[in-house]
Amino acid sequence: MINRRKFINASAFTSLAALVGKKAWATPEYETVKGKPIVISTWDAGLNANKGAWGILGKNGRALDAVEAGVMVTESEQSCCVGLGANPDREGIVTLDACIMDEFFNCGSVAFLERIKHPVSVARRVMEKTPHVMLVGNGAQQFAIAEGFPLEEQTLSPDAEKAYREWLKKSEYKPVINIENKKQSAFAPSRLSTGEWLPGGQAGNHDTIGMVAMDSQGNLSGSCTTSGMGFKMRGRLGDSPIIGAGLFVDNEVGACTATGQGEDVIRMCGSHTVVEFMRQGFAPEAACKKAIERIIKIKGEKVKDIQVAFLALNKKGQRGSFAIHKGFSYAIKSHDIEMLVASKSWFL
Ligand code: SD4
Repeated sequence: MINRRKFINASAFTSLAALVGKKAWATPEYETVKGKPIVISTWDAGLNANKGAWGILGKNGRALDAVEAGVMVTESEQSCCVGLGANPDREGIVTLDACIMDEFFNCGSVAFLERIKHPVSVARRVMEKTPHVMLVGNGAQQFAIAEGFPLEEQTLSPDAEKAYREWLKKSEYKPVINIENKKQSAFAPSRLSTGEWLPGGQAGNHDTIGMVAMDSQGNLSGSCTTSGMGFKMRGRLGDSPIIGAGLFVDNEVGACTATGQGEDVIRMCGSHTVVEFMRQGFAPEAACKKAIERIIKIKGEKVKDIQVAFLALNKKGQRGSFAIHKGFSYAIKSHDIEMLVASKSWFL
């Protein structure tokens, strides 16, 4: 059963917020980053990805270029579960989804794409070179080839090959995404004097990276790229390539990206919902929490088996996250700090 005390606390808090307006959601000091630019991205792979983004942001480059370059780092890491090195679908084929969005509501997306190393860059080409937002499957691959992207070999990485062989033994179709709290019991999270939380233990295997950034001009952009759920049904898409679900950017308000069980992000238009909460005046962490509460309300007891996390940045450069379960972490880089932060979560 879901912890009812928490439900009661949460609804009391929500009504309090309604009574006193924005003040109940005053931004904690640690959410305020002094100065731009800033980049934040999901999970521990975000540390390297942020470095890639910083190569552009640190030179006063555009956030759009930064969020593309940043997640390309992760797409290239063979040891990582994003990109062609990732786990395949249940037929043994790696299929990739990605999207990107800039400060002018321009956006592009690819899904069910095979044998292309950088789906995020194909998504950007869709945005810049076609009248469309989304291309999928063979059509997306055909477009990528026409744009000069090389067609890679259709092989599995050694790790993915091993995992797939293991999975084939039972071929059990039971997708479980990123509930790290069980794996993460080894170290307790610790709090720094800045108010930041360092996560406990090691983050587990993730098949997605979402990134949002603000450049020195104050403009926002975001990207999201994934191999999706490991051993998924052939043709299955999650939230990551869907604008408004896995990613949304409104340059007047803020940007958000999501990770976790995509189906439950899609059904409540997750990232768009978080941005709309920020428009209402909620700070990023509070906005993410409200969206998570909505998923909890929709899913009821089933929420015990799923993980979803939102990560958001607002126009003031404040950032925050919230997850259903503990174990979600995100990486941040600005002129002041470079670190991994443990997210707050509904279940402690
Ligand atoms: C999906 N949201 O395909 C992705 C999975 C994910 O870390 O975020 N994994 O549903």
